[in-house]
Amino acid sequence: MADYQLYCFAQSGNAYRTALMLNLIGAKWEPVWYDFFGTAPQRTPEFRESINEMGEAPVLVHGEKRLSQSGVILTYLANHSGKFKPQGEDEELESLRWIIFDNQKVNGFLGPYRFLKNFASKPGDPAVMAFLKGRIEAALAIVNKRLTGRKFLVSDKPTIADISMTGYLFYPPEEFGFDIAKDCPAIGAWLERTKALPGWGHPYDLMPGYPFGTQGYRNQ
Ligand SMILES: N[C@@H](CCC(=O)N[C@@H](CS)C(=O)NCC(=O)O)C(=O)O
Repeated sequence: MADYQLYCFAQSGNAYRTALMLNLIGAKWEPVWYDFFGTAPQRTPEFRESINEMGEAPVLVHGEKRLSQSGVILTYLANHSGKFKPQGEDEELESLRWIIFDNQKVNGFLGPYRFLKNFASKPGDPAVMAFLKGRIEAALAIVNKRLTGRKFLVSDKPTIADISMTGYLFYPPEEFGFDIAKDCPAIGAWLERTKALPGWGHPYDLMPGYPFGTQGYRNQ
């Protein structure tokens, strides 16, 4: 029996952060897939009543506890495992600063951009896509500068801020139409360091839903 259940689906970078954390800390966890793009249970009153009033993935269930918002889930798992936990007040605040910036401006714009490009019933309006692309480039440039000459975002060790920032960054470049690792070399090198952590897995290998429209995994 798994200790943790994670409501997630393969295409969700927001859920990926938490699936990756569970794997990296060596937790016993199982995914609970739902058909986000098809029957869309997240829009129903039942889902909002009993799973997440915000209608979002990820949701982590740990015994009686049910948590949403990936930043909250990462904090909870770091506190419980003692792993990837920022050390001391300064690191905690710095980590939170990058998690909020990531949620709002990095993966917060990459997620909708990739959704409109790949999964929406109608392709995104070109003006909207151009706006999002501009915001993404500006946010990625800030992260790239931060990582230039540094191993990880907050200290010389990886923390939950790094795990949060991976959100959509390991998905295939074709899904964006640009290659973040190539365009932003410091991000590319940091992604390689993150990939080398024991327990790392690709989103399409950790969460069900690949290929799109199935409940499969990429390498199983
Ligand atoms: N800030 C949230 C974002 C969660 C989020 O937007 N999840 C998407 C899936 S990738 C979702 O469920 N969206 C449903 C909606 O916006 O209605 C987090 O980090 O957990």
